[in-house]
Amino acid sequence: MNETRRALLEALEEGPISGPALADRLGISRAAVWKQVNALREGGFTIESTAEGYTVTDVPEYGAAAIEFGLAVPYTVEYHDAVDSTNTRGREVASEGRRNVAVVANEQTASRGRLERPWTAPKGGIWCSIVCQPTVPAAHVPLSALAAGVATVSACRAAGLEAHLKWPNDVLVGDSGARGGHKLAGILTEMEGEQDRVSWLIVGIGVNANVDTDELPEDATSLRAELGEDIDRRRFVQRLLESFDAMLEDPDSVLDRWREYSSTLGQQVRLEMPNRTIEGRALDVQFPGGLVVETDDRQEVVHAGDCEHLRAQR
Ligand code: BT5
Repeated sequence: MNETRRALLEALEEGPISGPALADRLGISRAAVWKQVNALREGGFTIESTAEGYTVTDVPEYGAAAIEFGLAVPYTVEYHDAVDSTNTRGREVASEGRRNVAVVANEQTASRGRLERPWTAPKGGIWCSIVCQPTVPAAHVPLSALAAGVATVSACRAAGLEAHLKWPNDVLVGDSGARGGHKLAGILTEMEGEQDRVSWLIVGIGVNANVDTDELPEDATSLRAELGEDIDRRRFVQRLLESFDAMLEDPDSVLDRWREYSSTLGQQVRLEMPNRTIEGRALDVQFPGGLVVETDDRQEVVHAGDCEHLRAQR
């Protein structure tokens, strides 16, 4: 069903197309085409029937079909007005064997950050979990997580906001506040797989988009607050998916782009790991995603932990 809708939207994107041509292309009856076109109309699309065929003249603001229309990568979108957590729903989608699905919600009622921390996800945000299966060994997955951070910053910048990345994947704005900036977005990746093969990867991306800051934790910010107006969430999600997908195809590009967007490199940092804490200077990020830190007596690579930017030493 969703695959047919995706194929229909792709055909409509190319311009006017007649009912019989659509039936042919999609391998369904003309009656089924009619039904699908009407379903899109009911979903908010304006589709005119002209002499040359069906023509889309207006697209709804947000939703599954709206995001799929004009999307340059082959993801299907599952949209919810409200869901507990798009990552939790993503796990169900993955266990049904589906891949290349983006679960998107307007609101989440029980969303999570890393280490089961609560994540606030009011209406108007961009809450999106990408269910995919990159053809890499499990150990390389941190690179895909960094790619999600890069894709998020890149979409924020396209929307007009100079966000930056704090290792590993906090998307921040400005450099004040305890976190080294106000948190605009966060990323939670979950995966299942064998050593040599990922069975599924879920990249959960949460962006405070068209949200007031009084609905968010202290120290957080939103695109609405920073830009003074609402953004086009449909276009944002499309850019996010397109740029994430491009980096899965070209993993060599990820680290350089991460370095370009990072505010962590060169900083004095404190890294909290499950069993210890270190302080030092962040020198670089290295494949598949570790932070190279120079402490008083040595250099080490940290693979997971919470990072705090300390006041720059002069
Ligand atoms: C993260 O965790 O930053 C990952 C957040 C991932 C959320 C997405 S939304 C779509 C998908 N579905 C889910 O259920 N999750 C993902 P972490 O680095 O652990 O940061 C969590 C901390 O950020 C919390 O302890 C709060 O201090 C803070 N926080 C909570 N909600 C926030 C928000 N909306 N904006 C900014 N900071 C927030």
